[in-house]
Amino acid sequence: MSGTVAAASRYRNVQFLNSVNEFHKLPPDDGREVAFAGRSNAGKSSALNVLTGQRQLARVSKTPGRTQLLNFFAVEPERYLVDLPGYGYARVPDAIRRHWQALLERYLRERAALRGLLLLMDVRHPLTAMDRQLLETCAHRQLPVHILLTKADKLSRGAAQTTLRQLQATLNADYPQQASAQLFSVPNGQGVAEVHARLDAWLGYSAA
Ligand SMILES: Nc1nc2c(ncn2[C@@H]2O[C@H](COP(=O)(O)OP(=O)(O)O)[C@@H](O)[C@H]2O)c(=O)[nH]1
Ligand SMILES: [Mg+2]
Repeated sequence: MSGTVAAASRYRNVQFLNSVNEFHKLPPDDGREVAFAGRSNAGKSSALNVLTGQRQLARVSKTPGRTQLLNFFAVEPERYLVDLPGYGYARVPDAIRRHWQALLERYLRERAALRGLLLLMDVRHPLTAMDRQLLETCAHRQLPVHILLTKADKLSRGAAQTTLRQLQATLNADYPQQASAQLFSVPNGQGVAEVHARLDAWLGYSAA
């Protein structure tokens, strides 16, 4: 079985585990996990769907209230995908926003199981101030970040490539060795195999 096929079937078996809104309620910190982050509407739920071949998962993370939690999905015991709260969502009361920003920050800084962050950005609006802040937080512990420029189908092939190259130049200058990027599109299935390979490496299913 080729690596691509093995990865696709591995992620098809992903199951929702639980939602967490307090640091001490996180699963034991002794496995491996990859977190998904991005501003709301960047395409996080859609990406989780297509990467796992399941509609069910996105529905779980869209359940009202759960969008502000850390949602854990198990590839198998102690191998997790973690859907982080989408930022930039205006209609959240300040106290709640402060609570999950603190939780998110602490999770990114302290979670040992966290091996990499997938950061989703709409290809038409890359690198917002919040995206940069997240990159800085990850840089503090040299946590690898892989950026998905989502909705690549919304631009011409040439324009999407230009955006990717510009982003890669910025990353090479500001976060050398730490951050990488690719194009991604749900309707085209563009970039899915590349993300599977990245997840495999971070979760320990293949040589990094
Ligand atoms: N054209 C296009 N639309 C997308 C793509 N990914 C997500 N969307 C749309 O963008 C909107 C937000 O997506 P969603 O996954 O809910 O974003 P989330 O808030 O980050 O979870 C929805 O209307 C999706 O259908 C994509 O690759 N291409
Ligand atoms: Mg979502």
